[in-house]
Amino acid sequence: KGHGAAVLWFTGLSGSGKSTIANALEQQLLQRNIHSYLLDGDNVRHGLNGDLGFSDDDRVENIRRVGEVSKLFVDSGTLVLSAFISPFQADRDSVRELLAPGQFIEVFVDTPLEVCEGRDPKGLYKKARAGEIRHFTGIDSDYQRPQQPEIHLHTAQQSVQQSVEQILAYLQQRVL
Ligand code: GGZ
Repeated sequence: KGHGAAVLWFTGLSGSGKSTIANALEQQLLQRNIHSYLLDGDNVRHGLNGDLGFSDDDRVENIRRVGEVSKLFVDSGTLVLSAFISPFQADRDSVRELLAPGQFIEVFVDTPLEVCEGRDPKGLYKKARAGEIRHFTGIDSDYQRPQQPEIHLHTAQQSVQQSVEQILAYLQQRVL
């Protein structure tokens, strides 16, 4: 067991539920007096990574920077929740390499494209299908599924709370 400092790295398609699950988890952790910090597009893509778009190169750089920031937070003793599509296995593996064994916990938010597209909370899939947004993950940009995620969530078959409990069980056994 570690001392609570680790990265829970959420990966999955747009609309898969990464941020929703990470936010719900953050609340549950707080109730247990466990301090965590959530990194996601909302607080990173506007500031630190405001210069980056969605080309393959920019996504690689996005994940590289988020990985480095995650490592800094882990060094400070924080449990980090990072929620980015992070579509490329090599980039996720590079972040894993930055950290000590056991400190990188890959959480695959495995939601079928059809389900994400059905949810389409921001209407982005509709725009991508219409050709108004290019390089959209799952439509005309690649998503490489994790081959050996530490935690595998099937959000089409389980509730947000069930996903949160699955993660908490893992953390209680291996991290906290
Ligand atoms: C994918 C895009 C795109 C394109 C804008 N492709 O569902 P959202 O809206 O709120 O989350 C998505 C977010 C993805 O940013 P990430 O930093 O997680 O991506 S990556 O890890 O690949 O660098 C989506 C929105 O940005 N968005 N254009 N073309 N998602």
